Amino acid sequence: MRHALIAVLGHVDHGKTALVRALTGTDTDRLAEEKARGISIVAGYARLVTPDATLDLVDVPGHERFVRAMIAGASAMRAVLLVVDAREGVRPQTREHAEIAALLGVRRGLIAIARNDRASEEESACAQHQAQALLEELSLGAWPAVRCSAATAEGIPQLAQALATLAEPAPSGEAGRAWMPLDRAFHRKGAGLVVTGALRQGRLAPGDTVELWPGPRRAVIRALQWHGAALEETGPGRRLAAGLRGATAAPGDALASPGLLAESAILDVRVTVLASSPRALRRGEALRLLCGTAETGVRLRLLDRTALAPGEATVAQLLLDAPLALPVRAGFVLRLPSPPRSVAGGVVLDAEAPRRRAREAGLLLAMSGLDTMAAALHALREAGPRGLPEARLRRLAGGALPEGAVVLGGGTALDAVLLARMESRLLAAVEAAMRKDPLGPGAGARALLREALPDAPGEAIAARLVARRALRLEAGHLKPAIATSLGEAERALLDEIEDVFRQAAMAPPETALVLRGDPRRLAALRHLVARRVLVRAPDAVQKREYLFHRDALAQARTALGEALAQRALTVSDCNRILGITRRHGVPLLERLDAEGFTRRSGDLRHLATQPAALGEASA
Ligand SMILES: Nc1nc2c(ncn2[C@@H]2O[C@H](COP(=O)(O)OP(=O)(O)OP(=O)(O)O)[C@@H](O)[C@H]2O)c(=O)[nH]1
Ligand SMILES: [Mg+2]
Repeated sequence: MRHALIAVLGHVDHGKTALVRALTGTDTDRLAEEKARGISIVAGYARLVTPDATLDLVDVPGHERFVRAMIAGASAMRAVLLVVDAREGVRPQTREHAEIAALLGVRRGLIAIARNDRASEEESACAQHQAQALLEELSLGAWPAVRCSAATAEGIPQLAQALATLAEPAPSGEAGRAWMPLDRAFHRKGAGLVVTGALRQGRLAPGDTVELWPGPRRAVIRALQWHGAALEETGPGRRLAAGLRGATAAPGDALASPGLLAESAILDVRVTVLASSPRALRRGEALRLLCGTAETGVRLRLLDRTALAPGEATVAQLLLDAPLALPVRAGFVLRLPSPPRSVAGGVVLDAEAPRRRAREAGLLLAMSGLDTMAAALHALREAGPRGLPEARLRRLAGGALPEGAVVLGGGTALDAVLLARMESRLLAAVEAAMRKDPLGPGAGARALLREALPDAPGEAIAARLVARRALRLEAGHLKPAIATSLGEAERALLDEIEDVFRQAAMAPPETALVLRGDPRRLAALRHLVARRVLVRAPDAVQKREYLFHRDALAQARTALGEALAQRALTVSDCNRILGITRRHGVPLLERLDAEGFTRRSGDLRHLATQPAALGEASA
């Protein structure tokens, strides 16, 4: 079934309420005060069911004192029924209401030339002409006009038919997150808390968990009704009553799917000043913001100019007197505080904006030209290597994660292209550190990440590469990945190289001679070092190192252990015992010192477990 939420707009006393009653049988002026004064004060709701459409009609008050109530009621509208008295023609609130519809982005509608029984043919024609000229001036397009009278029922069936053509098919595709600004909240005996409002976006069903803002406070939807009829599930554009479990609520609050909203006192917006505004809006000017059913004082923070003239549009920030929770792309109206008057409006680009510098106007202009998803991705790119928290990015995108964003382990979202670039940079940095010290333990993760990926969530990026086996993280060191399963050729090479060092025992060859500049041999050597088959033994003075097979070191420990148990030994003593030269003896002993097997004291080596003799100066 096609559906639309249609706002019935127009100047006071032009016959809106009477038309809604003639169309639907519902009297939307229900308050005693409305009946006594003969004018509408709050928005009233009626349903119109035609053979191929269901319609929500929102009958708003036309009196200039109730424009705020008009905005709260009508801002959910998808289309407009603009009611113009056949005799009076376009009057100030006819224009203000049409302007508000234009500011909120509504483009579809109908004109009702109402109370036609009181007017002459010329008067009706003149009223119709004025209404059409107004729509053209506001770029709202050419809407059909129906002459009608609630008193004689002239034109009422035609009006109902024409209204049905404004209904749209239910939006297909993914559910989307719900946003429903509340206009009423009350307790009904046996039903508990009931809230009403128009569902602006997303879908709702009984059983859904929702958030209430300010808050968030959690609640569960117990039941949903549309004009008294229970609903199993519903999409946007319907005026609903929702029974809630587990919360309290007040008019002006918002009901939303979890994760859609966050409270903020700074909004990025695209704002347009009405051509009919009496003056330009100045930078820093205090205004009233109406969005959904909420209202607050704001300051207009123009970024790229000092004043915004009537008819002009730009991007800006709104600094709110009190934080509000709003979804991205929500429409809003700005009013002068006194004399009260609607002067501007637009859409929210970012509902939790940081305080922006003037030069960031470009970013906002770019975002305002893109759809929600693309704008969110744009903002993510602008955030650079720092990225954005996933939840924030989702809110910016209206709930879903934009394609082209990647969420890291810590919950930070990054632009996929930037992430790939940073991963390459990190891999290159690890390789470079390894080249500097091919057989070393790798690069200290902390320092390397700080240097290679400043500002970025480096640990999460490294963890992603480790999980993909593109990197290894061992004892706080990052190393290039190695093949986990070795092929026949690699295994043979490993055996060959290990053999060289085992045979050489305590007089191993220079590493470079074994490597022969062959990257395969380097990989094999790394593998043997990583597995501690070969052990690195540096010579601090000569600034070189040798690799010893672990068996050779074990032999050395045995041979020296026996001698050292008798007395302390010089390097020469040790060399003689082991049958090697100083070239190998120095690094070998330094290694044994490092292992805690021997302890150096001046020129002498002791068994580390044996206390140094008294009076001996330590070097
Ligand atoms: N003759 C005649 N009178 C009408 C017709 N429709 C409404 N009226 C009268 O015009 C007056 C205003 O009608 P409403 O329907 O209350 O006007 P409204 O636009 O809802 O007014 P607000 O809600 O206060 O802005 C009432 O006294 C109605 O009885 C009509 O078709 N013909
Ligand atoms: Mg009325």
